[in-house]
Parts: sequence; structure tokens; C-alpha cells
Amino acid sequence: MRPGLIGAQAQHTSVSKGAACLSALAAIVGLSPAAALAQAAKPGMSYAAPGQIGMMEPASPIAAEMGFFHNALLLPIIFAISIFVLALLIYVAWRFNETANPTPSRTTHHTGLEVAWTAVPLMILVVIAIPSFRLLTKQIALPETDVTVKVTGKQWYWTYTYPKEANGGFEFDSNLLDQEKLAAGKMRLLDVDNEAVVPVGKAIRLQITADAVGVIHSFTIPALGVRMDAVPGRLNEAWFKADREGVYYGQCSKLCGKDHAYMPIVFRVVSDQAYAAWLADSKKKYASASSLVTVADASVPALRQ
Ligand SMILES: [Cu+2]
Repeated sequence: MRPGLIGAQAQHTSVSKGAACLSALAAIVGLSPAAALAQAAKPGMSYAAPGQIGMMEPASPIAAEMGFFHNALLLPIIFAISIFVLALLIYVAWRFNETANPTPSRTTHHTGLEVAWTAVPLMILVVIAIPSFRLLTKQIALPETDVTVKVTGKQWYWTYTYPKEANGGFEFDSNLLDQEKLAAGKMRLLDVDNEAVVPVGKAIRLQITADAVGVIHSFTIPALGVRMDAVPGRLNEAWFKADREGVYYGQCSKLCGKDHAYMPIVFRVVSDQAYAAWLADSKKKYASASSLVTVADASVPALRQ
């Protein structure tokens, strides 16, 4: 390669790195450049927009609680601790340096202080743990659900199965679109050929597993508050209830191999009528050997052999 080209590339990288650092810094102190750089997600679509700092707009009660837990409880605690420790460091350096404090104290133990610095962090952890476990329980304890979708992580795409009992009886693969021939309006590394469709305001049960001869994946849709490992030979369950219609994007969140970055998740949340119409269409579209799939079939293929 020509040396000039390498130089130009290196310069470009350092400039963009600099811009990224600047925008991150500006965002931390609440300045406007970050807002100018950040592009908001398109309406009705939920994904991590370029330059976005913070969580996605929640679209399910669980996601809203997760957002509240992070923004209203964890962040203030983290900020308070960081500022306290920083202030302590600055004070110690100023007050107890050699010039200011030439004869240091010989004290080695202080019972009150030692009890305090053990008890206070302990109490902070308890304050975090109680709402954390409560939220975790809500996430994994399934309520009465209306629709079941089985999700199978494969190398490297997802298969969605709509069981016969739930007016389905078909399954289909959901693959990343060809990035070379991306149609206008389609998003790079996020849009797929076949989206999963579910009705709005209904509790959706997800049965999550991975290809019996495959690897572990993680099924994640941030705006819906869903994240669950997809493990070969194991059937995990998760659920969500979407507040509003829209397209919800997610990505495999477990390093699963060479195409880990190329297996996005797209769930389209629609009205009851649109869902019924989609089911009717899909039964025809995906009619094949898989048309007899049932909930029983949906449980752990590896263990049935
Ligand atoms: Cu994966």
C-alpha cells in the first residue's frame, strides 16, 4: 500500500476518534455538540441511534422499570460515590501532603471508621439488591400469556416458530438482509428478510433455545426489556407486553462465533387485526414440512432423539 494512503487513513481515524471523544465528553457535561451529533431513532422504530447515550425509549412495563432502576437509582448512587471518592482524594492530597502536614499521625486503627466503611457499602448494596431482585423476578415469572413464539438461535440467524395451538403452525428463518443491495429505508446490520410479528398489548411468551448442534446465543430486545440466553438442549422462557405498535430491533448479545454481529432480531408489534391477517398470510407463505409444529414439538429437539 502507498505510504500516503496509510497516512491519510491514520489521520482520518484519529480525527473521528477525537470527534467521538469530544461528543462523549460533551454529553457527560451536558453540552449541545452531542445532541447535534446524535441522531434520534426514527419514529415507531426502536434501535440504538448513532451517538445515542442512555437507554432506548422503553416500550414495555418491564423495560420502563429497568430504565427507572438504572436512571433513577443506579446512576445517582454511582455519581455520588464517584464524587465522594474524588473529593476525598483531593482533600487528602491537599490537607495531608508533606508541607501541610509535616508530622503525620501514627494512628493505625479506628473502630468507628472501620465499622462505618463496612456497614455503609453494605447498606448501599441492600438498597440496590431489593428492587433489583424484585425486577428480576418480574422478568422471569411469566404471567398468563396470550401468544407463544419459539425462538431458536442458529449459526448465525434466528428461527421463529408459531405453534399450531396458538393459531400458528409454521416456522421461518430470519436472516440479515444482503448488505450490498440494501433497499432505501432499510437499516444496515439491523433489518432482516423475515420479521417476527406479534400483537400489541398482549403478553407474549418466548420459548428460547438454540440449535441442538449449535452454540449459545442471547436473544435481546432492549426496548421491550427482554434478554435471555439461547442454549442448545435447554428451553428458556421470557415474556414481554408491548405498550405500542412499532418495530423493535435487537441483536444477539452473546459472543457466538464469526457471524455474531450479523444476526439481528426484528419484532414488529401490530394491532390485533393486522396480526390475524399476518398469521393467515404466513400460514400460506411458510407452509412446508414444518406446518405441524406444536408446543410439544417446540421443546428441546435434542432431548427427544
Ligand atoms: Cu448469536
